[in-house]
Amino acid sequence: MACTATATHQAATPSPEEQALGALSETRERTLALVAHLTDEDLSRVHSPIMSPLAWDLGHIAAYEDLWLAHRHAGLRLLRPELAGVYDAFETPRAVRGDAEALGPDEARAYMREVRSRTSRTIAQQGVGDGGLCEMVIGHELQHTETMRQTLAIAGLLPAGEPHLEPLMGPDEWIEVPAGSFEMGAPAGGFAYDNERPRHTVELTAFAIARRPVTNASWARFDGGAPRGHPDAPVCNVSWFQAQAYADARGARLPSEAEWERAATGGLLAGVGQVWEWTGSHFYGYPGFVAHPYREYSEVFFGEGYRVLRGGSWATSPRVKTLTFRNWDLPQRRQIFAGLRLARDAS
Ligand code: AVJ
Ligand code: FE
Repeated sequence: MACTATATHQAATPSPEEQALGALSETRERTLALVAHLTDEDLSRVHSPIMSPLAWDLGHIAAYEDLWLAHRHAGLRLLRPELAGVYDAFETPRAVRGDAEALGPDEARAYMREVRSRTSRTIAQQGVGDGGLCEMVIGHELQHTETMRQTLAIAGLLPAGEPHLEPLMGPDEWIEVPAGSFEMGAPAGGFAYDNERPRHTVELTAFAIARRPVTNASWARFDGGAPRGHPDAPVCNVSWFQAQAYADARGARLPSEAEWERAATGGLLAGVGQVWEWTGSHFYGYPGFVAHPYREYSEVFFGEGYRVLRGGSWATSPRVKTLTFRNWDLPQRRQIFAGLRLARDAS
């Protein structure tokens, strides 16, 4: 029957609005599931001086959604303007910020629901435009759930089955990459973070890169300790300084992020996506960088302070961890789920 065919067709190809709403709610279910087993005390405590209380992440996720989807996209007033300051919404003029306290766990969850019901309504009524702001908001929540897992790991509160690190398969070998040029960064069109653009040509001299990340067994031989997990799984939670020292001791170095991206996009690397991989590169904008649309996403971190990490970890959503995605952290930090892969100049 014609109407059945139409219904089937509609079910198979949801509108951009339905897709965005579906992804937003799926993301939210996972965020809430991650904290469902925690007490109010677990959610409110400062577990580490470098991490926010988990309840702050929840309130911040809601404030960010309200700012970008209700306020910026749909032109509504902020639902709770007095919270803009405490949740660090750079985009909000200081004049409209109050000095409210961060919300407690239950209040933060209620705020998440209130913001979501308003954004759902506006998306259904006004559409998603090119979808970019929705994708940014989804990616933001997904990135914060990785940050929250870092906090949970420090507190010894990760759910059963996590961290999920698997033994690496196949030989540990060097891959020789000849000199040549490649296109670095995200192509124009579609969603990407500002720091992945513009795509540009990069010339590289010949180099070699390890097919696999460094394992726990190799790391234990280096630092004289016991393997931190399965001997053949990638080492995780090492700092850039430690990674650099390991590479030195092996007569090697860290890959530049350009070398990493060339090898990864050329299909040459194994074990990508279990641990973030420290690179030798500082975090800078690509030539012609334009901050957009969230001005404080990357640009304020450019400079010699931060090192770039590539590839994504066991805690990173597939929606976020593309081969052009750039992460960054300070070189002394070990809370990030990061290991390393060796590189060297061509022999
Ligand atoms: C890209 C992971 C470094 O957590 O500081 C979250 C992502 N930006 N909220 C961070 C982000 C704003 C960012 N990292
Ligand atoms: Fe954030």
